[in-house]
Parts: sequence; C-alpha cells; structure tokens
Amino acid sequence: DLGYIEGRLEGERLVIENCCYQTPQFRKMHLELAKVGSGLDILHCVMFPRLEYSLPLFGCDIVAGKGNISAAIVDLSPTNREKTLSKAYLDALSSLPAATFTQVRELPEWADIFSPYCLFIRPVNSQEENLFITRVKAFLDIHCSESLGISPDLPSQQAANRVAQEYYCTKQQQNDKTRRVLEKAFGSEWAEKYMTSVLFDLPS
Ligand code: BLA
Repeated sequence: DLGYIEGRLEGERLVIENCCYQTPQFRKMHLELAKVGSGLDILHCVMFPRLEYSLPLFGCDIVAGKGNISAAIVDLSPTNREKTLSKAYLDALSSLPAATFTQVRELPEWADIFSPYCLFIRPVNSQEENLFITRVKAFLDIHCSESLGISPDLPSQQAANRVAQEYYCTKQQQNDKTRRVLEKAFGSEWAEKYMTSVLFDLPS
C-alpha cells in the first residue's frame, strides 16, 4: 500500500511514488520519487544485495529545489565483513575517467558508511548535471557486471553481510534532513516507520 502516498507539508502537497524490483543478486532495488508542492523533487535509489552475496550497496539521492539541484550523491558502499570494496570494484572504479566538480559538499557526521568513491556535489550547471549522471551510469555498469559474475558466500560471510547492512541502515536512519521532510508531512511515528521499514529495512 506504499506505491503512492500523499501527505501535506507546510500547506504543500507531498507525493511519494515507489517502485521496487528484485533479481537473483538483489533483494530490493528501490526507486522513489518524492515531490513537495512544485518546489522540491527528490529522487532516491538504493539497491540492497541479498545477504548471500558480498556485494556493495548502490545508493543515489538527487535533491532538487526550484530550478537547481542542491544535492547529488552516489556511492557503491561496502557492506561486507571487511567494510571495504573488493579488488575488482576498486580496480574498475579507479580506472574511471576523472570527474571534477566546482562544488563538492561535505558529508555529515553519520556518513562513515560511504566508500572513498562516494560523490557528493552540488552541480552548478547542466554540464555538471550531465557529468554526474554519466558517473552514476558508470557506477551502475560496474555494479551490474560484477554482480552477474559473483557466486554466493559461505554462511559465516552471510552473517557478516547482515551486520554490515544493518550498520548501513542505522546510519542512513540518522539523516535528519530526510526525516524532517517525512515528519512534517506525515508525523514522527509514520516517518520512523517509513525510514526503518521502507527506506532502510532488512530481511527478517
Ligand atoms: C540530503 N535528503 C537530503 C536533503 C533532503 C533529503 C531534503 C537535504 C538536501 C540538501 O542539503 O541540499 C530528503 N532524501 C530526502 C527524502 C527522501 C530521500 C525526503 O531519499 C525520501 C526517500 N540519502 C539517501 C541515500 C543517500 C542519501 C540512499 O536516501 C546516499 C546514498 C544521502 N541525502 C544524503 C546525504 C544528504 C542528503 C548524505 C546530506 C545530508 C546533510 O548534509 O546533512
């Protein structure tokens, strides 16, 4: 019942649309579009690997105000026992062409879940917006080709993957900027439930 959600935020309409997909490697591929009135659009995407695979977690958030993007973030975040990306990912990511942006944003305190390849920027023109999208596509190309070639882990590794995904979710739930938007429109209880059971949940 969460495919289409409507609430009110400071007199403006908040509309959330959700799509979820699954594959053999991914438990949940979540794409969300949130629109607050006509002035704020948020695109949110997270791919949760199944615990049988020591794959990183792809995450991307784009926050756009009237006419400009204030935040664009993308990462392949390590969610394995070692909390590091595998050599294959590191090799592929380090081989990407350099991408430089005018305004690199500082990550908040809770953000120790991200990899050294995390990109968090405010694009200053359409050229930088396109460069960001090119980067997202490159991350996804790497992620898809690595995911297709991977075999399931031993059970001991799977337990570690769960711990790492739990840690990732706990940290993302500390994002007060996301929480505030949801709280203002739907109340704090609803926001808590949404952040823990829809945005950043784990398999039971
Ligand atoms: C920031 N997230 C934000 C901001 C808003 C939201 C309004 C502030 C933008 C700014 O500072 O310019 C809101 N994001 C939302 C809402 C949803 C959402 C309502 O996803 C509803 C689904 N956030 C993620 C994921 C990542 C992420 C997957 O959901 C990273 C992969 C990151 N968002 C993220 C970070 C910030 C942010 C790091 C900046 C937080 C800060 O500066 O404190």
